[in-house]
Amino acid sequence: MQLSGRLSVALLLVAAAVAFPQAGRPERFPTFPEFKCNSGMAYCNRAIEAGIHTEKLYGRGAAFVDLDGDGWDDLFLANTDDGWDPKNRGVSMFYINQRNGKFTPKTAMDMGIDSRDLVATWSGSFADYDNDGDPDLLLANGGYTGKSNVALYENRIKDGAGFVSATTRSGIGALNSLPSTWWGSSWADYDRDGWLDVVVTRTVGTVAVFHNNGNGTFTQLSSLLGVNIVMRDGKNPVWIDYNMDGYPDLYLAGMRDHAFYRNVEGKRFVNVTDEIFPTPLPLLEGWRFAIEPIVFAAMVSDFNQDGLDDLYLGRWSLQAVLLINNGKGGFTRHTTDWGLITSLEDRPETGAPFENAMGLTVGDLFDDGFPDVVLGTGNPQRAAPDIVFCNKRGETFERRERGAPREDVGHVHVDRLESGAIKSRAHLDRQNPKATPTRPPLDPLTVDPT
Ligand SMILES: [Ca+2]
Ligand SMILES: [Ca+2]
Ligand SMILES: [Ca+2]
Ligand SMILES: [Ca+2]
Repeated sequence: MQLSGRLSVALLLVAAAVAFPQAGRPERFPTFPEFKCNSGMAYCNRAIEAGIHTEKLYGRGAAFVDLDGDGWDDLFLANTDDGWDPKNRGVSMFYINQRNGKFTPKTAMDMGIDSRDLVATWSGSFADYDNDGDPDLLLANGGYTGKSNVALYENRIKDGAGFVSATTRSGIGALNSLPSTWWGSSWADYDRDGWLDVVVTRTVGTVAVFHNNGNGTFTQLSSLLGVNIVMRDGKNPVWIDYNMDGYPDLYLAGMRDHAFYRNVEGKRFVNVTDEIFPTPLPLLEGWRFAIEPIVFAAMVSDFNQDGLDDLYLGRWSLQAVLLINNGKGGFTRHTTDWGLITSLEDRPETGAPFENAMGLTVGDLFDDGFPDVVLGTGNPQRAAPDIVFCNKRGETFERRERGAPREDVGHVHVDRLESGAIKSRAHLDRQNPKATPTRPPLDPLTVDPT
């Protein structure tokens, strides 16, 4: 199926794990599986053996991508160099797949990225914007850690030149005259002209929709296209052709605001948020998030394999919601009725009613054709087990947790796109709360990243 190849690979690191058939690893199975949905496969942590545990990271986004076209996926890990705790400062890294289960670490500067484009990097997304067959890189910098920039790099690895900055000559840098708090990006050919376009969100501020002009340059068209939302705590964008007209529509996740835009033949976008969300997402009486959507991360996939893309909404301290496409321009909502239980009722020590989906990714982890869900949970002050929701034939989900949960915090920020030219992008954070024991509690709604 569409997701199985790339996203399965992406998920290896999301769970910091590698899948082995049971027969091949009898000595460690079944005592050591981190996640298991069936008797035939499990995901186990192999990050150390793979050589990925070599650098100190205050990690943000991650992406699996075959940088050099050798057929083996490499890894990019974004890092904030101005994390809350200076001890955690680090640099964004690439890990080059050695085709033997191991990766060679290279700093982003080693790969040609200018250090000035690595300030507070929260995510990197790869896409072949110039249609020359190799994945290029867009960095969204800022997030919650400070104002920064967006940067576009052309892949010239085959020429031995690494990544070469295209930020200025492409026009992507047009919005960099004022630093901003960029969060996430997602690529799709929204006007179906054969060239991948990209949307970039800010934590605070407007959204940028860059139209690919097909000559190496982009034009920022969000206002002209009608994508006018001003985010107060914006999160990742995802493309989803919910009405199956061939034009990818746009969902913008956010804590205090979110928006769903219908793409009108690539010419303009109409805000249909009230149609898609005729009533508020489920809230919790007495809990402090009274009216806002509180969507921290969103992912698109066809969860019930009926040919219509669906939308999973991971939320902060609120019940996750799965929107199943009804084929009539709308969605039906599912939560615990489909086994998507994110309640923390049995863990009052967390102080939260529901697990935080600080990030998520989706893919067919267990080769049954139905996409599963991985949640990066906890928060910067609270370690918590990552969660897998095993998709049971598109009818229900079963919850799984890592076996040894209290070691670290995983945040996964993910998006993928429908265009065949782009593969998948996963954004993974892993933080060690032991290194930051004194940081005050973070409530995203009170963080002022400006
Ligand atoms: Ca390229
Ligand atoms: Ca296009
Ligand atoms: Ca559409
Ligand atoms: Ca579906």
